[in-house]
Amino acid sequence: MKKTLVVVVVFASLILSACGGSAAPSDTIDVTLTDFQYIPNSFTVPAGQEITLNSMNNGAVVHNFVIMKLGTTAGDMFDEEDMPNVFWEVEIQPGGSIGTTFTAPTEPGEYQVVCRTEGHIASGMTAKLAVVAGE
Ligand SMILES: [Cu+2]
Repeated sequence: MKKTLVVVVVFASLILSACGGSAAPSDTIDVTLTDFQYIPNSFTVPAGQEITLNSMNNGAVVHNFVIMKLGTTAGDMFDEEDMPNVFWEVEIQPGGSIGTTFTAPTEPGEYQVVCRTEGHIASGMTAKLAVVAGE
C-alpha cells in the first residue's frame, strides 16, 4: 500500500515537470501556423525583454499571431470590441514567413494568443503566452 503511494507521487511529479509550468523562458519564439493551429501552442518569455518571433504560415489562408492584453481574451470571435485589447500582432500570408521582434509585456502572467482571421478562433486557433519575471 505504502509503496503504491510513493510510486504515484513520483509519477505525478514527473508529469508536472514535463508539463511545462516551469518551462524555461526564451527570448525566441519559433512558431508554425497551419489551418488552424499554432505549433507549438504554448510559449514562455521573460517579462520586458525583446523577443524574436520567427513564424511560418504553412496554411492556405492568412493567419495572425495576436497577443491579447493581460486579463483579456477575444472570446469566440475576434471583432471590433477586441481591438483595444490587442497587445501586439503580426499577420502572416499563406506560404509566407516573418521574422520580427516585439517587447514582451512587463507584467508577468498568462496572455492569450489568437488568430484574428474570421472563424479561426472557433476552429481552435489559440495559444498561450506565459510571461515570467526576469531574475
Ligand atoms: Cu488563422
